[in-house]
Amino acid sequence: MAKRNRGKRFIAWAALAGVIGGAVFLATAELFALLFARGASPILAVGGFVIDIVPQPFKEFAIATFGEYDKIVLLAGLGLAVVIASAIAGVLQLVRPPLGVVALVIAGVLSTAAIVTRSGVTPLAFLPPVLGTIAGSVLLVVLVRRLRAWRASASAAVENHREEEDAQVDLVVDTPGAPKELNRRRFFVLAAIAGASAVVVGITARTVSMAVSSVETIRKALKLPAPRTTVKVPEGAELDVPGLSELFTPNDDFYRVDTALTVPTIDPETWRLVIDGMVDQRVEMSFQDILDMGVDEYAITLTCVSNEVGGELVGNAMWLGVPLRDVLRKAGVKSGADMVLSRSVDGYTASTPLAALVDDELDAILAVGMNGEPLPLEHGFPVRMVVPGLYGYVSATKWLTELKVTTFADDEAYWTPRGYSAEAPIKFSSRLDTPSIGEAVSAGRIPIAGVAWAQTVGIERVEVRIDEGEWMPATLSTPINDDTWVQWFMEWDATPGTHYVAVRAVNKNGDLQIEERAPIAPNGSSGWQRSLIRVS
Ligand SMILES: Nc1nc2c(c(=O)[nH]1)N[C@H]1C(S)=C(S)[C@@H](COP(=O)(O)O)O[C@H]1N2
Ligand SMILES: [Mo]
Repeated sequence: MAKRNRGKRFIAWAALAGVIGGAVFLATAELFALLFARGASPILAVGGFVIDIVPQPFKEFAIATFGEYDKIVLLAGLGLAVVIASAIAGVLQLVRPPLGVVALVIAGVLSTAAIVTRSGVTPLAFLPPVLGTIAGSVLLVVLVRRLRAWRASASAAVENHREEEDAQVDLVVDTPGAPKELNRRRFFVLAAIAGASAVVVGITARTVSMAVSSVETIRKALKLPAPRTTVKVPEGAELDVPGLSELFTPNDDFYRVDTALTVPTIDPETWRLVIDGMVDQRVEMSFQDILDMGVDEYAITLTCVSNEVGGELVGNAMWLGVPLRDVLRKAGVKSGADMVLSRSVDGYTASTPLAALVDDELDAILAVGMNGEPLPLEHGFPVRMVVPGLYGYVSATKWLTELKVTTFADDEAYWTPRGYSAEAPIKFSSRLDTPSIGEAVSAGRIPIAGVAWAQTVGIERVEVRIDEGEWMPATLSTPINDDTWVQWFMEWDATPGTHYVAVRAVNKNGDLQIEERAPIAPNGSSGWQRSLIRVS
């Protein structure tokens, strides 16, 4: 009789192990879906699948019965089904191993199928359910193994007890710390840790995903006003050379650099910009207030201080926005101030010289649009700063919330105590795009091409040198303005062998690009790019 009860008890704990395995499966999938395949949520995909296959009369019944709560009821029902199914998987794993894992893998395969057959999936969408299945299965196996060890030591203890009773020895058998107690504890500790982490991680990941998708929906529906003035892109601004960077970097290819673990999600309706510090009056602006100022187009090339010579952390975009000087004028800057500390919703700060923001000749802006659409979430939706001529970390604050007028003596930005200069103008540079390093190049006449930038000053000339030859001037595209990069190219009679192709620029002030190599810290890399090209 006692043995039977004990058996039932272990069945119940196996069911719990199954439920925790299922929770770990879902939480892992939600976490990875958030990280690299938004929308690849097993629960939602299976829910969507159920909605698709349920016959119309049943749907109507559901809507008639539950009204607008029909989807919540569906998800609750699905949740209950998951709990029951994973409890059964846990029991199966105890009594008929490895059937529990098999059941979990089947659930994993089905949810993967539900995810990858939906429209608009990303190539990596299969990963979250697959990783979830692996994590859930491993946990189920380990938990049930511990459960079995506990059961074995428990029945051994019973056997001992019987023998001892037979021998009529009066001994306490269930001493704490005995193997049975230890095995029991091992099971519960893992169950508790795994269960609690699954709940915390799963709920957090799902909540963040929902916030992202709802702000993404708002962003997609947002219609920015037409620009009052547009940038005229001159003829010849874009060269037609395969392998050369596009004149405007598409948003999806635009480099992204920030300290945000998850992309901040801001509803423009509730967004506010505060301008305070050394000002005549504190000003608060809504998103609509910004738009009401009237927006204009600005073509500006952004560069990261972390861009190595020849690196990819530079991109050019057509921004839509308003001049920062007009925004600051609303608050009235007090004399004595020399810096604006811009702050992001996630606490990131940048220190920008006040002079760069109020200069009538400089197009420092608050941007709301990027290449014809509202700022992508990753690039600072709904409002960011863009300042020509300064590295991003001292000027291009994304998810902007505050402009504090202050001084370099009084305030410090995020990167300043972390080894980067408080002020950092962009070191003008040039880059070789094609032929790219490691590319197979055949002998003959081929184009050498790339980009060069000297924001606020402009590029005068780009020169190319093959091996130890003379520096030769490259042909430049017609620049849009001095704040954007230009494309350059040159024809080259490539002969078989290995060659060094070097490139350097001269800006419109007549300065030659710095030859001496410098690391990215504390204020940006320098040096001429020199690439080894193999020609066959
Ligand atoms: N809120 C916030 N804004 C930020 C950063 C950041 O970490 N957080 N990084 C800056 C840096 S270092 C650069 S180079 C640019 C990059 O902008 P992008 O990601 O849109 O290309 O954003 C700047 N704005
Ligand atoms: Mo940066």
